[in-house]
Amino acid sequence: TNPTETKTSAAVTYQFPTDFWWGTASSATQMEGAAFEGGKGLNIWDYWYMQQPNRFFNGVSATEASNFYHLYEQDIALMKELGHNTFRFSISWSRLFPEGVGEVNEEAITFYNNVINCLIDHDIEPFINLYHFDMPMALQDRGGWESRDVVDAYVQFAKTCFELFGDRVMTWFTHNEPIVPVEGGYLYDFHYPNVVDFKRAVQVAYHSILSSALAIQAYRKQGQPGQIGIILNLTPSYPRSQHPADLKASRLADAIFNRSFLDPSVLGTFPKELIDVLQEQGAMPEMQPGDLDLIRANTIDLLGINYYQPRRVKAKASLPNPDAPFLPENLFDFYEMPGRKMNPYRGWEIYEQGVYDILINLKDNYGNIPCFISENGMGVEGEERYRDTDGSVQDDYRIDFIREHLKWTHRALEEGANVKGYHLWTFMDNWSWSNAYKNRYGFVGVDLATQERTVKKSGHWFKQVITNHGFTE
Ligand code: BGP
Repeated sequence: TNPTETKTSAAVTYQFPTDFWWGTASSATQMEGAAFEGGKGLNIWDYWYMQQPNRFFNGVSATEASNFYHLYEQDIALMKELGHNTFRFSISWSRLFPEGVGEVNEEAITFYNNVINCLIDHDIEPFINLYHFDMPMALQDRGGWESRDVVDAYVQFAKTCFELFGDRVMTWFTHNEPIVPVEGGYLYDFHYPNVVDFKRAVQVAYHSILSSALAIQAYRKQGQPGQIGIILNLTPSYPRSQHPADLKASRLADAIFNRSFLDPSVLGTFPKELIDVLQEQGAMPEMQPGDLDLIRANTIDLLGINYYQPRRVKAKASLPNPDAPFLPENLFDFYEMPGRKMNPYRGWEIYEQGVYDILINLKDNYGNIPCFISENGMGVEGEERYRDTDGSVQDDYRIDFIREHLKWTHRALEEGANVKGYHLWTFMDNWSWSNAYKNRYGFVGVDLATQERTVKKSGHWFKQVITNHGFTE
């Protein structure tokens, strides 16, 4: 199944292995809806919306989302029709454990069993992620990820999921983008509980890493037959210049935003640059004896890479305000590269080569850990305007976006990267955190008034890519 790139005078063929994973990624809160049905408890998104609905785009909550809870059978049938062989979703912790711990909700077991079995019946392999930003409110009230008790509760949740579904689900992830709840909830005020405090942020990050290692340990102790990993949003850090000050700034940003989770997850260690910053700031987390051995001993089998945009970094131009709370940006400035390509809707730079740089870095410096592109995608505001008379969105920009990222993925494969698949964010347009339905990402459009699904041009194009194990152009 070696990849080959065939060059003729007119065309280049990007051929992927026949067992490559093609599919999409999603999360419970963003897709299920039924937030107050089926015995589900409140999570932080339900609660925060009740407190501050104006923090959500157009005041739209996740209560309905795209109603996968009720429509999963037709949605999975559509995945099959579009040729997908894998699908990543998450288990809502507060659906399975309405109080976060204790009593298991039987209706949730039935629902997730139905989803898993339906996927398998359609020859689509289920990939399950355990935590995707959705802390049960009962546990947030007990300190959320700041609390060691909540780490224990998470391990209970993880063990229960493995016991219930591990016979059929062979690919598991402990967390999706664990740095995002740290940034959103404890540094930059875009997730509940809206704290801005570096030391508390570090404790949350540390407990997330520890919880991941404990879940991996539990998975292996149970003798489960599959593989387990983590999904990280990797944002390759590029210095403005080769000046030592810019290089140092870029290395620091990399240590804080990437290696903080990548190193412990893959290597079982923490980067020295990061520890130095934490020590300088008096922000070392509380740890217990044995924790570091546990993290070292329980590294991942498989890495999911979410890649959307790079980070361009330069040396700090001015001294930070000593009275303001410490933020990572006290150590470097971000930099807008002249001429950069942008997604004008989401305000994110598009830099396709970033995916290659990530994969080669993993190959060279992280033991060529098995990995896949677990999220990549293009959010577009007002996508309705690209709707054709037949009702389908003509999203050629998304096709270009995916194709260019796939070309760089292919090049990394040819150079020996251990990349096993590509998942778009996301299958069908879904609710997205404080942006609600502002940016649409799916292969399938969703009419929020009717919940009607319409396959976009990119969904049909991707089917051809899967059928041909690649593309020619
Ligand atoms: C990732 C998350 C997803 C999804 C995606 C798109 O960070 O894992 O949950 O939301 O980004 O981002 P957004 O919806 O904010 O545009």
